[in-house]
Amino acid sequence: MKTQFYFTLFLTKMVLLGCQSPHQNPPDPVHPIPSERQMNWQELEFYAFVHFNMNTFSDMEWGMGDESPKQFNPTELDTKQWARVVKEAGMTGIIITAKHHDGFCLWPSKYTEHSVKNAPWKDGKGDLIQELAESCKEYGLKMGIYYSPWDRNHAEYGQPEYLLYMRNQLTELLTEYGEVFEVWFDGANGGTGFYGGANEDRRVDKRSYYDWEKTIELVRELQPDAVIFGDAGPDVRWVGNEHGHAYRTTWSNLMRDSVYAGMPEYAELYATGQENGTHWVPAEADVSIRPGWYYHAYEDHKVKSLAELLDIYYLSIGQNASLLLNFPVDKRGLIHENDVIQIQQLSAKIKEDFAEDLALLAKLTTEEYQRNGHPAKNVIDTNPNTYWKAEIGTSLILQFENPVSFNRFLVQEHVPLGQRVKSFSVEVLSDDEWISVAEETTVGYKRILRLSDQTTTAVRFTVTDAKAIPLISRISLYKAPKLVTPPILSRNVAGYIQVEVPDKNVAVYYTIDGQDPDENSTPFEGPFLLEKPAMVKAISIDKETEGKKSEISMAFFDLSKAKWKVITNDPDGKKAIDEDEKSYFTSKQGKIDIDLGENLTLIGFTYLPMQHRYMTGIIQNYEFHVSQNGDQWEKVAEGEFGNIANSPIEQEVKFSKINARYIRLLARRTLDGQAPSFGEIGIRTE
Ligand code: FUL
Repeated sequence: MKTQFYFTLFLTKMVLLGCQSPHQNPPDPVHPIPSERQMNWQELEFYAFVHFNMNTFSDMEWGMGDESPKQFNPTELDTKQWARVVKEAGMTGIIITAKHHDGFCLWPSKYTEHSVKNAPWKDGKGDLIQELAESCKEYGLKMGIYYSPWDRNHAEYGQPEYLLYMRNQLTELLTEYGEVFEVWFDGANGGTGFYGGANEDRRVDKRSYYDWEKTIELVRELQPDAVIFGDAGPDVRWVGNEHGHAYRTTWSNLMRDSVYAGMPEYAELYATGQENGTHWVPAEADVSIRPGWYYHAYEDHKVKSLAELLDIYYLSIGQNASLLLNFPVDKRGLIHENDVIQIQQLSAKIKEDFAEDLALLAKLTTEEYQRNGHPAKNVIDTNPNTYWKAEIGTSLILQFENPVSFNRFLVQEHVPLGQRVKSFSVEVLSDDEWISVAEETTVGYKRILRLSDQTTTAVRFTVTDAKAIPLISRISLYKAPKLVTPPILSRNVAGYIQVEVPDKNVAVYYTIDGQDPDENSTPFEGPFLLEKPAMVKAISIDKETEGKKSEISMAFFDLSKAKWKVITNDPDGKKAIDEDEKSYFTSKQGKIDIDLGENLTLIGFTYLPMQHRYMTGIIQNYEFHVSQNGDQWEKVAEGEFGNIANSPIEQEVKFSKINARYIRLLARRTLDGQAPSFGEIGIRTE
């Protein structure tokens, strides 16, 4: 869209606004508005999750509750290392999984034997929450507590007595370890478990069972400054996915009374918040730096790339949410080296992207005559408490003496008086014409737009619609240096490795021997066949920016599926083995049988659930069988894919070595009770 730029008209209307006191004439708030504790939390922006507990040692995502405390034995636990890594990355706090669904407690709770006091770690004298509290203090970080309401270990789970246990434990956690900034209540609850030996399925009424009001009251009493996280808040809400993505339109207002923790339709109906939401419950985007929340050695090469992490940063913090990034601390009790490298890269890139605020060089002009005590210059005074009281439809022009080049546009509302902006536009001046570069929706606490490079002498910002007079506290412009994105690796049905080159200006090199690739490695010139299972590593090298390199992408490929056949009459059967993540097969037989075409020594299998927005038939409980002849089958593994509902990532299951020609994955139970679906099935060979 182009608009004629009437420069002379503009000059006559142009007013440089004066410098009245920022606190003059505060406009009426537009409800809902944040509490002081919510505002303090909002400013923390970026903080860490640590998933470290029994699952770290049992190699699971969701333990059953029957694990022995003897398994919990980190060899080099160092919470100072966690705090150092987190602090150096520019994050502001750490939320620790004090008790996850399996019920094991990282502190020596008086109310259970299922805790560190019966673990070999420090001869049962350890208290991990205490250690973390001290490390956070030393590094100037806040500490938060994740506490799972669902407890698969506790005999009384599902009974009213359990609530007393839960509140007793919360009292320990919230009185014995100093200040806690956030109490994180997980929405996942109810299902099968050990439950003190009952080994049964226990469902609870998610709306009423927990009597949340009472628990919230307790938290308020013990830690008045802590925010409480839950699907229904009350203070901070879940963003509705585990990818760390908020939405282009993200309101901090929520119809809170319609939401309850763990409701199935939450993501679809409530995650974006609502313009007319009744309560202030801003979004927190949670995501793990690896596919799983807990440490699994087989994910050591699956740590998110810098490009992925940067995307997450812009899609969360850049879209009116805070970012809670998880580190699956490993069995030693350390943040793994690979994860450390990635977070260091991310923090360096964030610093680089936001190195210089070019808006500070601008002269600000607006067509608005009204001197209302909240002048436009407040958007560049770097004081978050001052703001420009704009009018809907009135533009603010940032004018530069010399052309500036930028590709990031940052804008913030003064949210203590409510979230107001419904839509806004950004234009740049080019040959005396205004060229639209963005038409967007909500702003909220912070909105960052990623744009293509713009070189201009003027930028025009307009709030095109709002709930009430818009209050803009900050506008910034930055020039983020180009990020060379790594190649994307995949394999086709015939077994050929393909490398998707992200950008025409790069050359790609690869290795298959585990070495890191560089410009001396094999140049990628077309799909190639892998004879044996191998780790493929590839790198992009930019031709424009004098050899600037991407990160290395890595993917492990087991034997090719070229000889495989799904045994079924359904023509869709092959979609479970077509190496295409987007296609899937739904089996009315409740299982999939595959002929591998030859006898192989197997040590495991993989199951990728269907990757659709609306998923159905996702397997929760499985059995895996093998056969030599397709007639007699032997069960080699069974279990549960923990957390697959919220995090439908590839699941890997290992078992003892066995020779087979046929494999069968059978669904004992799917999440929605429908026929099982199979995105992709894979094997692990020796
Ligand atoms: C989910 C849990 O079930 C996962 O295990 C993880 O803790 C994640 C942060 O929340 O609901």
